[in-house]
Amino acid sequence: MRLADVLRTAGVGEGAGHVAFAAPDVSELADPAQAYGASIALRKALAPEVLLAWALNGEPLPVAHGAPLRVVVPGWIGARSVKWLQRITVQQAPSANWFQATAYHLLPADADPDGELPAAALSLSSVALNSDILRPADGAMVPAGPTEITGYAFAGDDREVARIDISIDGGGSWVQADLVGAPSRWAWRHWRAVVELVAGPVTVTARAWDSAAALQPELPEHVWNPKGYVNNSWPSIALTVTGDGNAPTPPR
Ligand SMILES: Nc1nc2c(c(=O)[nH]1)N[C@H]1C(S)=C(S)[C@@H](COP(=O)(O)O)O[C@H]1N2
Ligand SMILES: [Mo]
Repeated sequence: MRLADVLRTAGVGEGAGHVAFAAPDVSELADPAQAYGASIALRKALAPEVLLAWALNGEPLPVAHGAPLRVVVPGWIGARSVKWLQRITVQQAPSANWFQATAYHLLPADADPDGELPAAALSLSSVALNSDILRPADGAMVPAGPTEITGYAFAGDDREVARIDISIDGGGSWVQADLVGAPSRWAWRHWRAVVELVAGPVTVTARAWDSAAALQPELPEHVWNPKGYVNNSWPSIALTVTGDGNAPTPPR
């Protein structure tokens, strides 16, 4: 069911800003050790996609995935989809739970990951645009000729994957991949492209654009941060392309 229906039935008041979720599982990784918890902005909590779930594909929700009841917050990082839900609190401020207040923050590059949380730390919520190449595998040997490249992309929050570019010359030129199937909100978007490969080493690079015309950052150096969050830089694979297109095809 929708979390929004529960909140409206309970009579969510003006002035509330956040909805906090409490769970029973205690983590020794937290400082101090404490039960898991998180919160989301009330605006998101009232959105129709945010669910309280007790089933998955028509089957009872497995305990490992949060039975008897969990939150599902599509488009946001998994950490906010609290499992084994015990309590929902509508409140002014974000949850003070360690997993909300301290963990899951993107720090400036020069910050100490074990020190006091700097003011410039960003609390992770919406997922950033990302993509990856699924096939061929990185390091594969493929025969020269037309070669299918497949992958997926994900645009966080309520954005959509709008375009995928593929380069086989290190970003000097790009062709557009086909987006496969119908778009489905909150889901991965699969894509495919056929590129003509000639013998030799080839690097295949992909990059995704979203419906706000935002592009993935090019290099991991551009997004480096001490906790290693949100590395959504362009994926690439190195291929060894063998023979010419008329030669017998070696097994893949
Ligand atoms: N109670 C509780 N909920 C939790 C967690 C947890 O440790 N305890 N981990 C969170 C994180 S970080 C993720 S990525 C997702 C994973 O959900 P899944 O196990 O269904 O894939 O659950 C979230 N909800
Ligand atoms: Mo996670």
